[in-house]
Amino acid sequence: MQSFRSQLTTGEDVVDPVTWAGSVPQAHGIAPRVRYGRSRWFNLLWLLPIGFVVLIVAVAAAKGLRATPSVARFIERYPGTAEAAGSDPNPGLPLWVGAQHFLNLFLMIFIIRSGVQILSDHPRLYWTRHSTPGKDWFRIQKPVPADPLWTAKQDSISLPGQVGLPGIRHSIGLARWWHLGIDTMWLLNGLVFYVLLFATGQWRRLVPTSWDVFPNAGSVLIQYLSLNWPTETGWAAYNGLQLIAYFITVFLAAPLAVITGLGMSPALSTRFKRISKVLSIQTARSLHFLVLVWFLLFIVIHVTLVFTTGLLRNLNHIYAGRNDGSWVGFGVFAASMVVVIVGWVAATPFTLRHPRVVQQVGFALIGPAQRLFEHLDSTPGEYTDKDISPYFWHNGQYPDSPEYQALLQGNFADYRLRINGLVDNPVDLDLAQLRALAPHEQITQHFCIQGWSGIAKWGGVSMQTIMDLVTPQPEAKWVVFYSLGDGPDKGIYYDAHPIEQMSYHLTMLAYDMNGQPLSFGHGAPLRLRNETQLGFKQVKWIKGVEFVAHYSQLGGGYGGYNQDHEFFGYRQSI
Ligand SMILES: Nc1nc2c(c(=O)[nH]1)N[C@H]1C(S)=C(S)[C@@H](COP(=O)(O)O)O[C@H]1N2
Ligand SMILES: [Mo]
Repeated sequence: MQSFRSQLTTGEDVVDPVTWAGSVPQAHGIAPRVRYGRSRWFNLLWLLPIGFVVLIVAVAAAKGLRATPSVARFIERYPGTAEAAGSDPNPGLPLWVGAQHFLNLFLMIFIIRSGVQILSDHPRLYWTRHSTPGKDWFRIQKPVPADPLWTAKQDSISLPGQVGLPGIRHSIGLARWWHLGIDTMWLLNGLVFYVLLFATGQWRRLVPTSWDVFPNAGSVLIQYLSLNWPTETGWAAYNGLQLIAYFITVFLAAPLAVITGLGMSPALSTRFKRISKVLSIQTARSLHFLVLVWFLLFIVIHVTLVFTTGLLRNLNHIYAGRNDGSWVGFGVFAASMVVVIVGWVAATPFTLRHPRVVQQVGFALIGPAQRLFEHLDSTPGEYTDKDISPYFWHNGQYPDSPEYQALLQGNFADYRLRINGLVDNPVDLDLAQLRALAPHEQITQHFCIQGWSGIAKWGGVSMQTIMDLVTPQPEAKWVVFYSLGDGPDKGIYYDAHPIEQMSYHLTMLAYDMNGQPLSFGHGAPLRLRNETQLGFKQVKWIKGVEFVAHYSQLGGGYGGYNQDHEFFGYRQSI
């Protein structure tokens, strides 16, 4: 094994966009498109002129409507804000609401930017758990080329550095630390908000308690559109339209963001198959995106109305806890915007200069949750033959060494799997010997970190059988899989797994896929399956398995090739 270890490389501690991810050139996406019918695509940029025309027509219609006596009577009956709420003896917003509002907006900037970055790593959305090219309903990338070995990495796109976080192509490892790490703070802030809301009675401002909210919302909509706006009542109570928008955002969109986010986790999806049958990773990912669309629309409309319906008074409400026309709230707002702008502008350059800090802080924040999910045995996660995906993406760096070429040419007759390290009985196995061991078959779902998924039938040997053969010593805590192939930055691809996951029912070495010997692209002659983890941990083209006390002595010491070179985490159960 010493020879395998010496073929590992350490990885860099700064990101050079030129040499990043094997010097992958930056590639730009296309304007968002939505599919209609079998293969026709609608360019969403058309929504800009269409929306503009619709708005003009709506304004004209609202003006016309207001002139009719029945609509005038309706608006008089439903002025916009429910009477009962307006009679609050203690109107106004407490200062904690302002503080949490600021924290929320500050954190959401990083969540949204890194979320869009994650989308760009597989810039397509689907409604089934398969990720079949041409069956996507949304894409910001050209159609998938015909090349049968086209990889998901080749399909990824770059973003401008101040839009995406960190912008450069295939930077999902870093984007995920931002996204999941900041999520923990955002959730904590949200949890405190919920508790205070219900403990102080402030919830009454956000939860509609009468059906009148709907006619009131309709009335406000007509009033806004007719450009003759309702009286502002925000200090005492929100109008119907605000109430509905805020209620959806706080009580529906935010929880849905969490649920759909967790719906993409391999460990949870595989463990809780009843739920993931409906909320499959792709449905979850599509809904997660629609939640983002809601938040973006909300932000645009909310900020526009704050600015146009009495800016100083509105800013005093949320930033200064007062109801007057002074400049105090504006001053606090302006100071807070300095923090926001500095954070926004610094995030990408900081990430490229200090990626290990992002990796470690992110791990400190979300690692405990990942550890929790990692211990879920995934026994229920099996599918049937009819679930097998018609298309299974390829990914990663194909092996091109003379060593591998010779093995492939010889139909792997000279192939030997070397298993040793902290074991009583190290072995070298050829393919015939591997096939002579107790066979194991499973139909399971693969979750690539980039976002695509696919179901396949894997045939091979369960890792438990291998462990029975070699007998790991008590000091062995991690199992390292070495590949015949290099990673994109040279040095062989490898990954370390905790030993307890090796005895899970669905952890195996596969030599067959869908009833055929494993193809070159999918890892011939042997690959790993550990169904509680994301795809990058499923090492392909395996040449060696080593049982070790800890992975810190190997390569860069972070637990795998992508961890060393692309700042992933070894623990990727979400
Ligand atoms: N040796 C090696 N194994 C690898 C990779 C790689 O680049 N090299 N890529 C990983 C990634 S990111 C994924 S998603 C899966 C893809 O497996 P597939 O090509 O069979 O879909 O293999 C994993 N195993
Ligand atoms: Mo992947």
